[in-house]
Amino acid sequence: MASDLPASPWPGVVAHYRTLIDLPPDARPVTLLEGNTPLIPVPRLADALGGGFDLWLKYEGLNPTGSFKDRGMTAAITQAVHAGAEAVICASTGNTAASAAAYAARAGLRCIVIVPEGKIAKGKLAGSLAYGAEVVNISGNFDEGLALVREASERLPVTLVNSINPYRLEGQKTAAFEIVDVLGDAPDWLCLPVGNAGNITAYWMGFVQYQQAGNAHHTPRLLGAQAAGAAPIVRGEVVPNPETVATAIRIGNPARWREAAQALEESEGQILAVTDGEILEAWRMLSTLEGVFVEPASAAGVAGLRKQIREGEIDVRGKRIVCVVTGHGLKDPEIVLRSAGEMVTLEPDFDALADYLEMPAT
Ligand code: AN7
Repeated sequence: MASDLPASPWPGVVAHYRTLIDLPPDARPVTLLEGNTPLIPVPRLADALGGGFDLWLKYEGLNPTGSFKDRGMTAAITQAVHAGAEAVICASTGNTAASAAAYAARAGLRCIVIVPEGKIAKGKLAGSLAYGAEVVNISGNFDEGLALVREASERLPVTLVNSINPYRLEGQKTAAFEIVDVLGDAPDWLCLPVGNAGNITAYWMGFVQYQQAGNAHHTPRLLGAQAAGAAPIVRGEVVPNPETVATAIRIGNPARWREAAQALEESEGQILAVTDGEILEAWRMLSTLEGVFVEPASAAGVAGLRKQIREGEIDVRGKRIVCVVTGHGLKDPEIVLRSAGEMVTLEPDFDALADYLEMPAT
């Protein structure tokens, strides 16, 4: 044996699903071994939503930079390097930026990220800076940033790695493959947050492709959730000034709007708006009932499912449902600290502690 090092049991999404991903066969993957994320059964959460169905979470916050974006970024950066790019650019509400920054670092590419000043969660900004990206704040929102990077990629020698880039979707569709690989078939419903609408588009591509390949008997119905203050697809019109506590999905003019609408139609799906209050309730339920700490936007799919069950819009009895939780809770520590009550400080004294806990001491 040439080496006694064990081969990695998981080579990353591009290598694992190589034959199903549209990338040049000779492109060498740029990978952080993303993917293969847990599909966690969450019976306590299911009961809290009314019970009578099986519920799983696709925990995408466990990807290398803490969000599902890594699946798409491995493919986009692999292709960019293959095509001879020296710099990449994206606009971002934060997670795309951190992911692009990490994969660009790994490939030795220059990385420019355009973010709405003051409107991205601290963990995402910290990630982008840590990985060495050139962070450019703009005095505008994500949609304006996206228009800017589109023009930049046409007029400057930089490759765009937002989900307009088709390789992003090629990578992201692997999450659908993984779900089917674990469950043995597609779920009845797949619930997820919708911002720029790349992920819902990618999941649909993946489920359809897997069914056509004979790996699943059916495709799921899609349940997309947008934040009420940033719900262009639900409202059927561009939202010029989107606002939501879920900054990741503070997007008013999704790039993949048309594809998402088509996926929703083909899957006999539904898209709805959830308020910031509903998002935060679902977010709290995820962490306190199941120990799954996500960033607020990630809870939108759960909030959407909860709302549709309550309003009798979907019949979940006996169904298998997967909610995609898209980003890690540590991305946005400020929201937790803001919404938690006062913490107590005690003298380091047993009686003080027993008193405070109102427990009888022996
Ligand atoms: C945690 O990072 O758009 O509908 O620039 O970070 O595919 O856009 C992030 C989006 C859901 C929505 N959950 O996905 C960006 C960005 C989290 C996210 C979405 C995002 P898409």
